[in-house]
Amino acid sequence: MITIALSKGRIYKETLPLLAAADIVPTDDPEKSRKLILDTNHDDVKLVIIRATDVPTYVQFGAADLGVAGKDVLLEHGGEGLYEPLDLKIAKCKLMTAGLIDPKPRVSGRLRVATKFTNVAKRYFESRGEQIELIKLYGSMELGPIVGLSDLIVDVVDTGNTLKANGLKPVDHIADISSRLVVNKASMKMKHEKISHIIDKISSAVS
Ligand code: PRT
Ligand code: MG
Repeated sequence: MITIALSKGRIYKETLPLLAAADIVPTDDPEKSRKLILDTNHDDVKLVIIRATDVPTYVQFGAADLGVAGKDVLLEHGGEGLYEPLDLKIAKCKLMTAGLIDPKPRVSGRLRVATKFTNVAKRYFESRGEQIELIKLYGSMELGPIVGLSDLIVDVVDTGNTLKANGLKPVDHIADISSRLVVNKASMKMKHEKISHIIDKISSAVS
């Protein structure tokens, strides 16, 4: 059995053609079905549909053999127990810091940063020798600076329209982001033939 972890939305949509290149075609549509495990055209290949941030965890612990996750999510997770053999070059965006277009005085003594990417933010500001106060959020980070919760946010940005619509602007570029194929380290050994076949097919479809 090969289990592949995917999240709904942009990653699912952009991964489908790559899976098709490896002759893996789901028989259900996760946007319509409530099923969390989707069958495919192969009896021994299943897709599990989970939150984007949970994909590295499923693959790390071998609950899925393969997965597709944004590099933002992988940087935050740390990549323990995972191989990252392929850049799929999909769901591209940038990890950025952002703040108000018209900055206000600091909300407290130290620079306050609100984000769901607390590990990334910690490493980034440490590498610049900046002392910050981190505030963990789970979404709608753009609100932080508006309501005086934080001075900056760390978030992924594509067009920048969401920032702009909320009176924010990008400040610093942290990393270019795209989605990666990740593989459980034990699965890579135990199911080497099947997994390397899938990697090869997807790899040719990417380039
Ligand atoms: O939604 P959920 O909380 O379950 O998880 P998620 O938001 O991490 O999942 P999803 O499906 O939204 O994103 C999956 C992956 O897509 C992310 O981990 C990124 O690697 C990648 N990606 C690419 C993006 C974007 N582009 C993107 N624009 N993820 C999120 N966004 C957000 C952005 O933060 C902003 O709020 O989309 C909004 C629109 O962006 P702008 O800049 O075009 O306005
Ligand atoms: Mg989302």
